Amino acid sequence: MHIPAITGSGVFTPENVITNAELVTAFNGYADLYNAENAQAIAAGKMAAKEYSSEDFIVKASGIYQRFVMDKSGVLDPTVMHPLLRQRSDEEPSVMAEMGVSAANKALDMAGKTARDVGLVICAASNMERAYPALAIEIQELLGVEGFAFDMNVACSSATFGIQAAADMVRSGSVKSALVINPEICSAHLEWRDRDCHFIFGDVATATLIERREAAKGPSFEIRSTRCATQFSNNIRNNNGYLRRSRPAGMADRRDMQFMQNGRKVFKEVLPLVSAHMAAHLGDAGVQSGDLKRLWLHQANKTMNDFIGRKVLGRTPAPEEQPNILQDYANTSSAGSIIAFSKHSSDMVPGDLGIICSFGAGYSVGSVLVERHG
Ligand code: CO8
Repeated sequence: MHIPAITGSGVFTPENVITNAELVTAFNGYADLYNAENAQAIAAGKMAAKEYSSEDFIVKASGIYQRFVMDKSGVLDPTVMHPLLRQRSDEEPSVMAEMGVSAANKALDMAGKTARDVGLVICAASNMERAYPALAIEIQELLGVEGFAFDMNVACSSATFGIQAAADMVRSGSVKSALVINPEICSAHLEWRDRDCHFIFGDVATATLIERREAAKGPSFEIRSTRCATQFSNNIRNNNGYLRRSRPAGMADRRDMQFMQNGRKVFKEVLPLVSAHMAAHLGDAGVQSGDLKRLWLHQANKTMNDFIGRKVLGRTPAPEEQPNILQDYANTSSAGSIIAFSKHSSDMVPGDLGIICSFGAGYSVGSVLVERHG
């Protein structure tokens, strides 16, 4: 048996930023067009008018100020309201693969390693650009990794579930090292015409390199233990999929083909689930919450994270103990907790303990307890 450790991490951040102000202007422009087009039906009470979105609501409800996206031109055009990404030929690298490679190279650079040191690539994300061939295998090819690769999808918890899978394989010796890569193009999956959710998501890619601890060339985070749990819920759901063609005609633009959620229920049901999950994980690992130097939580909602932080630590965490990146990146699904980890872990000293925890659709919860070395 070997001891797995995270020896490198990396974040690819798209160039385009959409501020709340830009987002709300575009949405309200769309609402005006919609209401004008449907004026008669609205006046007759047959259709509801679209209500405006507001910056104040977005910040108060979520803590989000801006998001990065792969394309903003389509999202901000009230006559389009979705990203516009060029169709690539089969010979070109796919968009998700390119994002993943960028994040992976940063993780490799940080660890002082090359693709030749890697034996496994897991592409763990909430949406895959296509069903097959696996994005992970394309990323493996682009990086020049020998060994094997596969995709996995556990929505917002994909990264922590992927880290558990990789850590278990490193521990058992079936691979020497693994890249867990989380490219998320949430913007293509979001209904930008729905004010209840149009502010929630952004795009990004993250990567972590998991190796045997003794292979680390610099500081590393030993993976002391991991814990994953799932519990079925329809409260976050998407009905798009390969059966779409078999459905009656005209279903392509159905609302449920994009991200759907009952946000209030998710909020209420996921909070106790996550708090109990983290408490049980720490308890079984023999770690007191007071021993934790850092919580890198899933980044969906600031109030939610504040609550979980208080529940886990038994007091209000200082901002540096539970860093949020939500204000800049919005919810980036599986990548959120890894962005927080990647950007807020270099100051930790040997012996410091921290926990990465993600949660979301499924429901799913994954936690990774780490200890700083080197
Ligand atoms: N502007 C102004 N008013 C608004 C807006 C808006 N943009 N949106 C809603 N309102 C109104 C509502 O209509 C409502 O009005 P009324 O009281 O008259 O009915 C009022 O504001 C309050 O609305 P809500 O009750 O919806 O507001 P909340 O305070 O509950 O906040 C949140 C909404 C932010 C969605 C909150 O409930 C939340 O964050 N919940 C948790 C969600 C969560 O964590 N989800 C996880 C999903 S992510 C995941 O699992 C990954 C999925 C796969 C990736 C998908 C990629 C796209």
